Amino acid sequence: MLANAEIVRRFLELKHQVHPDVVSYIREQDDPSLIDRIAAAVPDGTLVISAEHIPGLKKVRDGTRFLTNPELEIIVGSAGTTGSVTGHEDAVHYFRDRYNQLASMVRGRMTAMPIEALAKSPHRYRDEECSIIGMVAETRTTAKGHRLVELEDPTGSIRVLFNKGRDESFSEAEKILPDEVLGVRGKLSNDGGLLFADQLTRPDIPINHAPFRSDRPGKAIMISDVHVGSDTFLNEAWNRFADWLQDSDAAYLLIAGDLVDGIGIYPGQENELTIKNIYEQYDVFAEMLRDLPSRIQIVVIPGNHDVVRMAEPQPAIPAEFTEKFPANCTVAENPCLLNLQGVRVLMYHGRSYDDMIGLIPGASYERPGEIMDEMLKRRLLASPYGMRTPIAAMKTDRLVIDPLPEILLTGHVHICGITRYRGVLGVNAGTWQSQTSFQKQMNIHPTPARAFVVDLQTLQTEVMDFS
Ligand code: D5M
Ligand code: FE
Ligand code: ZN
Repeated sequence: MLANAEIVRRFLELKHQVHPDVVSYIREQDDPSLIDRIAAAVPDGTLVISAEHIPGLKKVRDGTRFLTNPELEIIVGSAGTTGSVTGHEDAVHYFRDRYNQLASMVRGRMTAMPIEALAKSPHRYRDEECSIIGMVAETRTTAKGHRLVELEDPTGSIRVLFNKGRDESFSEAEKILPDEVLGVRGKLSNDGGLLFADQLTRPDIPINHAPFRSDRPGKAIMISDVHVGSDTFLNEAWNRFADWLQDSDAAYLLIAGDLVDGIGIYPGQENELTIKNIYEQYDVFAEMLRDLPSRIQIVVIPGNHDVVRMAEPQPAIPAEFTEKFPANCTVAENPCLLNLQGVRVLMYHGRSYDDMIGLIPGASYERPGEIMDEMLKRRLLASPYGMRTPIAAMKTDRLVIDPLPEILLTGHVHICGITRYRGVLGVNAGTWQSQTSFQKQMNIHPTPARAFVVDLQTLQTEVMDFS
């Protein structure tokens, strides 16, 4: 098997630069002859070889789209589809479902053996290349600075060592999160108790993924974190946005949670509320929506400040709070997957940013786009179970990203961000609240009063600033 650096060097000898996606593809295929075949087929004047230059690699679209795509359909997460939390007995089903869904994505790109086989006959496999797919049960850094990870599959568990001297997989190994699912290729120790990792494979987006685009005009506006009722809600900026919407040709408005500021969300919140009654907060929000053009289809999901349970998936906001919402507003769950003219949008409030930013070296609230990339690589909206993001252990894991959306829309961090990762557009839509005293303490500098406009025919975005 060729190392990443070796693949890059061979392309350089052929006077080509190469995209990291192509390097990992060649490693996965384990076929060094691909290098010459790719280089031979590259058109003159190509600066960097990317996935489109791999001969025979066809663009594939995830999932079926129909000629008569509906204007607006909730594929997953319409109101009432999430059950109540029943207790611990479902945790086993939950983790098994997460493992099955994610392992099958990894299995498409590598052949793995059950962990039990390694433990049962270590003599047979010792010093040989072995591959396994497991869920991360534990991670720690050893005294010497290596990364030691315990991986579990349905048959058993094994410790995997990522050596800090091997820089190519080590920077990825440092980002391993509890409860994500990984494929690892490596060599088994003499006693069979430890796997020395060479290569790490995540579920990821296939490099030949081709996003769908609408065949007819249509624009979606994306915002988040309105926080109605807070004394830092930016009423004037909102009014400018509402005025601008009167003349806009957008067909959809998506709002990714924290619709209101809520009650009792953090200590001392009552001193920062202009509306201290939760029903009134939703009534004012309803009034704001009724002031918008009724031709715009609105979809709203809850966030951690809304009135539903915190554990994800969060149910849709109940009818007793949404009675005054206009008829053009659909109330959905968090997360939910929408179909807008065939373009899929995965809406997720984004509570898991708080966990991921703490666990991923170099991650920052200032750059939510990078975290969206990490969600997409893991195909998980929220990875660690039992940290800051409460997760309801249901029979299926709704936090797995499958099918792939064209657009991932999040909020929560109150800082705008945008990313494009392997064809998927990621938007973090910011907020309509200026800096709160809590955010001041946390040194978080929000970018409020922005709206993202996404063209469903091109997936191009434009940011409007109403601050
Ligand atoms: O989140 C608003 C901002 O505050 C967002 O940037 C995340 C940050 N935040 C919220 N809760 C926490 C905790 N518990 N730790 C660290 N940072 C946090 P909002 O959901 O609107 O309150
Ligand atoms: Fe918020
Ligand atoms: Zn939030």
